[in-house]
Amino acid sequence: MSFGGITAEAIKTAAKAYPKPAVTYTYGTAGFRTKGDLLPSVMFRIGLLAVLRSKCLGKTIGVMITASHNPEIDNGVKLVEPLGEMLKQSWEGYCTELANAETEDAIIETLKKVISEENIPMDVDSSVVIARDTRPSGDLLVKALLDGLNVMKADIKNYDMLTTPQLHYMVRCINTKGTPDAYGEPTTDGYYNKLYSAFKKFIAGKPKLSQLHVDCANGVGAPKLKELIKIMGDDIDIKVENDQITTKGKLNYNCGADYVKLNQSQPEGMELKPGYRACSLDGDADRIVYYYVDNDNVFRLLDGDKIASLAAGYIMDMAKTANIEIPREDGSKSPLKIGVVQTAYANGSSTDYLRNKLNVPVPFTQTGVKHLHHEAQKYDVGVYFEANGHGTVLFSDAAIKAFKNSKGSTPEQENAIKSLQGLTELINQAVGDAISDMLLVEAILTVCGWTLEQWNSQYTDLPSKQEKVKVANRHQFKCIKADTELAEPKELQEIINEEVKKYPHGRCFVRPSGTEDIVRVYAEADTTENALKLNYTISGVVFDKFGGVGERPSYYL
Ligand code: NG1
Ligand code: ZN
Repeated sequence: MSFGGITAEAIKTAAKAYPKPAVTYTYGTAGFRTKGDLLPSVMFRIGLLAVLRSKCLGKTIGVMITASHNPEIDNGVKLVEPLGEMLKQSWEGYCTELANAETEDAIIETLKKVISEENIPMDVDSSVVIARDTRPSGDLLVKALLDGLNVMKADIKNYDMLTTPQLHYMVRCINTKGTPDAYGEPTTDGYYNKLYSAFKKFIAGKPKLSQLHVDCANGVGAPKLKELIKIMGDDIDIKVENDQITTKGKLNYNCGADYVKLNQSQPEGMELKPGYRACSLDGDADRIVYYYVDNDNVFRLLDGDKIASLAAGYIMDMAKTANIEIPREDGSKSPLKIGVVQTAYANGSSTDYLRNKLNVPVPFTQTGVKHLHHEAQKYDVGVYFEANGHGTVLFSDAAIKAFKNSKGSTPEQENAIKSLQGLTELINQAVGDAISDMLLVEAILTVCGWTLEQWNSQYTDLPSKQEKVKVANRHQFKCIKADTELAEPKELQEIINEEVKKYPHGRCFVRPSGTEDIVRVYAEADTTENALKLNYTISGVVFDKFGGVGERPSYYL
């Protein structure tokens, strides 16, 4: 068998440079993710597979090299589908199989299997775009990826450093170019100008907000945000913080969205005084959380749940005033369907606020943005955010068309329709995007004339605590009911059920991470003391009875 004019020998020869280490790889919720030095063989093979995916669809495929919020020595890789979505689930298995092929012959056999199962026309051209974050291991991994792509004679565009959402944006732009759904120019300037012009239109005539301090986690968000600020000029006041992308060991270290969310405290490396407005991005700029310290110097976090509530509240207001009907496929018309998708990690107060104050449907999905994204597509306006700050707002084609074609009969109605239309331009439709989400929050706060305190007063978070527990085998934990319960081990779920009853508003669940070799324990309750007590009791049980490794943390109960 030839691989579109390329011989098996050529692939095997190139593969010799990238022998597989004695590791078992899994393509998980965020692609492959592990220590950077364990990834060259994976990168080479992802190059081969990206070509097959591209030929299979006849479209451009993206490859992003990043380990997001994880430590600097980690790295990772994921494939991006033509409209900027996450890889189709059935291909995740191919990725895993190819990454674990022990020999060069096994690589060839796996490629043959994919080609035949997917019926891939090997004579069509392939096109792949790639980018990386700032990690030091990125250089070598890009080389391995390029070697894989080159042996398959792919048409390659290497964007060098981009945020993850920028790469998703590029892929979508390239694949929609020249169609009625053209998404934009596949360049960073195209990306900045699209966001900027939408933002500018949206806030026209409103007073500018005070300075926003943006902690960039010493990652790729820093240089990219600086590029955006240059274009936006006086229209926004941003101070870029934690921008040391070349100093070793700084990336995500005691800073960034993940650190701020998990520790519920401000990042190192920036000053935060009462009156300051601040937010943190993660290492590849696809997550964002806001925060401030109040006049009593108490740290106040505005996480993904708060962003979802802000966006949903605003959109529902506008939808009510716009009062437009959306044409349905069966010829009928009905009002805009709005939904907010959450996961088990969403704060209980946010769910209560959305369901009972805003009266919006709130479906729950498993953890991982692909699940949320999929569910959000069922609405005209699908708001989805993970509590950790990863999320976006999706608009259906029918809604986008209706916003464009409707005319208001009063200035208020016209303004509401225009605002909804503006949001479709401002919000990255491909994937959760910290920079686009930041502009969304800034835009809504500007038009509402709100401070962070006003935003925060929508509802009060229940105290919560998330903990990572190291265990010998995290795969023994099997979740059901959108991760809110364990099917296995049964005994552990029974203990959780008993413990939860002891605390007002008590809620607790245990779930194996898909990106780290740990188990996450989440607990919330009426007071901070009770949330901690509930968490540390269950974390202690997990550690003691279900294979905890290393030293037992002294605070476990
Ligand atoms: P894991 O490690 O599977 O919990 C984490 C986040 C997910 C998602 C992925 C991808 C939490 C609790 N989990 O997954 O929501 O963002 O990383 O980056 O925040
Ligand atoms: Zn990220």
